[in-house]
Amino acid sequence: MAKFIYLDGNIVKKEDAKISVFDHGLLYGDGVFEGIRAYNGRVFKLREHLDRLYHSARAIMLDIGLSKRQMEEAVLNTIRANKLKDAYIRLVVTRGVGDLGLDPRKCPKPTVFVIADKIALYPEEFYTKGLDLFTVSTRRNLVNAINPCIKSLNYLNNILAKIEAIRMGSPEAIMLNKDGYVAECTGDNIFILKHNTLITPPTWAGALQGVTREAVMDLAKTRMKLLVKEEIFTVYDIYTADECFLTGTAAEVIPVAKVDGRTIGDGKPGKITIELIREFKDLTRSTGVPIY
Ligand code: PXG
Repeated sequence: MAKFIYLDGNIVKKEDAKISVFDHGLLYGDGVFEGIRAYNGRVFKLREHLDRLYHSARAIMLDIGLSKRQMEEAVLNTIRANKLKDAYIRLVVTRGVGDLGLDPRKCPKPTVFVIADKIALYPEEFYTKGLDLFTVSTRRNLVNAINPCIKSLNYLNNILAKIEAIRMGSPEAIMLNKDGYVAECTGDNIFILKHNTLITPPTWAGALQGVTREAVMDLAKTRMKLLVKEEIFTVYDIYTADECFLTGTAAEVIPVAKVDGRTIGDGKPGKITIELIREFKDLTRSTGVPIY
C-alpha cells in the first residue's frame, strides 16, 4: 500500500492526503492524469508521459503551474518516499477548488497529486491463453466532443464500455468510434497483424496516443523490421487478422485469442505478438529515468 502521497508541493501521509469536495476534478471530471510504471528502480518513459500530460492540460486550457522538471521531481520523490523500485504511479492534475458552477476561471489553483503504489499485475493466463474480447455498444467519444487524445478525468465513456465487458465476462472491451471503425479499448490500444503488417487505428479515429503503443510501433519497425501502419479498420479486419493484441501501461502487450466469438488466427498468442512481448519486456528492463 502507498504510504506517502505528493499533494500540492508536499509529501504527506496517505491519511492526510485530502481533497476538497469543491474540487472541479471531482465535481466535473475537470482535469487530466497519467498512469506510469517503474521497473526495477527506473521510471519507464517518464518524459513521454509528462509530454502527454502537458499536452492534455494545454488542450483543456489548464495551467499546471509546475515545470516538467518540477513535475518529474515530484514523481521521483513520491516513489522514493514509498521506497519502491517497481511501482504503478498515478499523476493527477485537476482544475482545483472552485464554486458550484462550471466556470474554470473560478478555480485559481490546480490540484496536483501523485500516488505511487505496488502494481497489481494481470493474471498470467491472460498472456499465455490470450483474451476473449467483445465489441461493445458504447461508442468511443467523438474527437470533436471529448477528444480521446486528451487523457482527462472524464472516464465515464470508458467505464460504460467496461461495464458491458464485465457483464459479458471479459476484462476489456473493443470500442468503435461513431462511424463504426475500431478505436481502442477502455484502457488499452489495439493492434492487428495482417500479412506481416502491424496496423493500429490512428489517433484521429478515437484512440489515445498510448505510450506503450508508440514504444511497440517503434520496436516493430526497428527491431523486427515489420511494416507499421496507422489506419482505420473494422471488426471484420480483426476477425480475419493473423494476430491481435492490446497495449497499455498496466497490460504491457497482451494477446487477444477471440473477438465476438471468432477465433483470431489459430486461437493461440501469435508468433509476432510473443516476440513483441519479449522485446517490450527487454525495453522496460533496460531503459527509464533512475529513481535513486
Ligand atoms: N487507451 C486508453 C483509453 C487508456 O486509458 C491506453 C489506451 C494505453 O495508453 P498507455 O500510455 O498506458 O500505453 C490507456 C491508458 C488501468 C488503467 O488501471 C489504464 C489506463 C488508464 C487508467 C487506468 O488499467 N490506460
